[in-house]
Amino acid sequence: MKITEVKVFVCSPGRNFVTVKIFTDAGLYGVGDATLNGREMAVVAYLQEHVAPCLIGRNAHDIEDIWQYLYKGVYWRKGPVNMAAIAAIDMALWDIKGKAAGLPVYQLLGGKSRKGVTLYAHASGETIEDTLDKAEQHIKQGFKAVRLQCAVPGLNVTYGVLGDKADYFELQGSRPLPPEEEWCTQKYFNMIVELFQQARARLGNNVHLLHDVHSRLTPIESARLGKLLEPFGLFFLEDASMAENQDNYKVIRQHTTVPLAIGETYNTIWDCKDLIQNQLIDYIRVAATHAGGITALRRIADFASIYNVKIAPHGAPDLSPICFAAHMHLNIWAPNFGIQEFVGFGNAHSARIFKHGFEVKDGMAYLNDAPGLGIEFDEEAAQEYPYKRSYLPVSRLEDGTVWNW
Ligand code: CS2
Ligand code: KDG
Ligand code: MG
Repeated sequence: MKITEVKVFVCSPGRNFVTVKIFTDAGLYGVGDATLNGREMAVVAYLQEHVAPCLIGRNAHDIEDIWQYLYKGVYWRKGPVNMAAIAAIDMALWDIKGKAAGLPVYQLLGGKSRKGVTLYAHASGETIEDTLDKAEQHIKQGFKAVRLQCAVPGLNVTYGVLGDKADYFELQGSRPLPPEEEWCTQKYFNMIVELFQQARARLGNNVHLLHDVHSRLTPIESARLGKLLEPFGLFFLEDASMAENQDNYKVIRQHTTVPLAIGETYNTIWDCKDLIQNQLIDYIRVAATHAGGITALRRIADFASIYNVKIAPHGAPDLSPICFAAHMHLNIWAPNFGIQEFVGFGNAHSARIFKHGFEVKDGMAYLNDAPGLGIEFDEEAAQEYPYKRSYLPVSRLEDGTVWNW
């Protein structure tokens, strides 16, 4: 089954998505997600100029060989642009293989390890009360796990809180230049413990609570936060500190038993190797789109399983529904699946472009038995939503120092 064409699309049904479609001489095609939030066009150019020409005429069944060819053959290896491109090609090839076999991708991975995929929803509010009102709404809908993010009093904007924007799409779709946001660790500490104290008092002890620090703390500050939050039994604390230096997590781990999660910005198994094999984390959050696709995530999941680390794939709104589909197949298969982040399937515009048959009920997501990834990309609808340059924000301390967003 020969690859005959590789098409790359970028559309913006509110925010930008990069999609790859691979066609074969057997009449089958597959789709993949290559969205790199804020740097989308770098991946488009990379795919069109440097990847697509090398794939024409290759056997679409040779997923592993094509992955190795694109990874090792580039010489420079790794990197978010390269790995997002490889990821999209890899997903599209798994989609094709599934369609050729008449089987959903999870069957090719080894079959189901569970009935459905447990999700965590986002509750993000301007005040603690507002955050907990939103959490209660999710719990009423059946969600068993909720991520709590609350605006920090005294800061102009807080990560994850929507402000005057109606939804995540509006939040990102309107940033022709990067906005700047303030950060102050002291003000954050004044709010965060109170948030979880009130959350347990109001929501009880049965719901799983999560929180994303978005890498704003130093390792010793993270250690302090972990200790302060221990009484509230978090499911996990995400991105407490940056870990380009993976030893940072040794500092945190020495001090606290709060379960730790990290990985959404990682591109390869090498970025998380030390964290996993030294058992410094509990959940690895790499996304199929940013870390080399299904082939790479399967390898990371197996490696992590030896060290009691579970997968908890990134599920932000800047990953397209095709990435969510890839995660669904991995999650339903992986014996060491933990939890899946979930923010819905996008807005009414994106629903015209990405068509899937997943069901979400009582805080769980279920796959149907469509062959391949089980998701369709409507090229014509996509053309109605042209690319719009849009950036992620940049963060600064109150004295003007650039900090981690
Ligand atoms: C981000 C956010 O572009 C963006 O601002 O993708 O939408 C982010 O995903 C949210 O803050 C939720 O985590
Ligand atoms: O593009 C950046 C987002 O994906 C990120 O801010 C979302 O941290 C995030 C999360 O956990 O969803
Ligand atoms: Mg995060």
